[in-house]
Amino acid sequence: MTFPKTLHLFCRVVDNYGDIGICWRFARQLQREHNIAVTLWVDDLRSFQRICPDVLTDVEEQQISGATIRHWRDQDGVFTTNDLADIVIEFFACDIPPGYITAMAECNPRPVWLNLEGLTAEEWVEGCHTLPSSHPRLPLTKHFFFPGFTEKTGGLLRESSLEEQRQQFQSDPKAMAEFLAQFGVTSAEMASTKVSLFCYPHAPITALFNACINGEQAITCLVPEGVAVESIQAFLGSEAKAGATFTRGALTVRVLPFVAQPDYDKLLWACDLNFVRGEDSWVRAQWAGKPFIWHIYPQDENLHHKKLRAFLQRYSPDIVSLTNFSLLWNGAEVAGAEGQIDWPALWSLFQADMPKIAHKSADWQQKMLANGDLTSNLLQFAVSLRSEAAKN
Ligand code: TRH
Repeated sequence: MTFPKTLHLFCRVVDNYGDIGICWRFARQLQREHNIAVTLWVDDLRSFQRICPDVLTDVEEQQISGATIRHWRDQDGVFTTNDLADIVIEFFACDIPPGYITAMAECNPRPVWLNLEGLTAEEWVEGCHTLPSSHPRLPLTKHFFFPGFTEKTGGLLRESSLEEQRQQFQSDPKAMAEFLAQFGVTSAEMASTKVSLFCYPHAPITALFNACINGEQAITCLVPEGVAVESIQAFLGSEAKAGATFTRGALTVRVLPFVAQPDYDKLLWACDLNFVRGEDSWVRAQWAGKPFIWHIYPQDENLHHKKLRAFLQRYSPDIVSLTNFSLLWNGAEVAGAEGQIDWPALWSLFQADMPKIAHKSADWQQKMLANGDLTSNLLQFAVSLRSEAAKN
């Protein structure tokens, strides 16, 4: 293959780990499965290190898992055409250095320039996916590429070996038990309903915990360190450090270390229910084949509630307990549930539906698989743009 050989991916870490989480997953897949030399430009090496402990935070350039990582310090710099790549991707509309753009205009052929957007289930995405945007001064066109849930979008990130790895892990109870045991999970906890909790601090965690405490089923809630610290500490009565644990009634809460990205997948696979958030963990939960509750990143004017409803409408229009629980977990309104929220009733209805929801997730996966994977779809699009350009 002559095109593409090289790819530059620019990532600005706005908040949390999602942006770098997605870019790092994407970069590794490009390198491993498509043999593309990837350079990931990232401005925040500390956040990167949390999901990938191999990252050094004090170097300008490093090689990890076959990819080059460059510390993106500022918008300065003079670039020559030799510094550029066949494909240039801005993640989530981050502005790349002006000098880099000038050099792109001088290339022949010019790099394929894409803006990789965030994931939403809203319908408008289909109309915007692959749209061009001309540079106001230079002879350059950038195209928008949207991940999504339908064949008219770019699909979801998924490594080709993911399903096989998941099935292997989930069919090996010993491997699952060993994985959880390294975090101190006891055999009694192993036999309980295991729940992973990754959410933003404003989630109604205390209400959920109270429902679990008084519930009939033993629940073990596994929380990575640094997640919703105040609520977790309030339950524990001590610092929410990795290894901390406390049991009240039917609920045990155990704090885990914040694990490297591949281990986070294993955590999702090993649990019976996953609370996830943002974008990347949300997608991983969909591939885990287990029931999940999504905490969406909050936006002004409750725009995120619209996005949440759009997803629920696609994912589970027929499972009322999942829809209601998800909406209330995100502070959105539920018709007929105004005033005091009855969390114990919600939780018990949701728990009763978990087998049905797990079944649903398998159907959903099949549907999503039919859309191909985001990385292959994006490369196919880049190749089509390049051949189009060659004709003109
Ligand atoms: O960190 P997030 O809240 O990221 C969000 C979203 O990307 C959102 O769209 C963006 O606009 C906002 O940040 C600013 O949640 P997300 O997307 O799930 O990313 C978390 C990453 O961290 C994901 O790659 C999984 C990884 N992770 C680990 O590697 N280990 C862990 O222990 C945990 C809990 C997560």
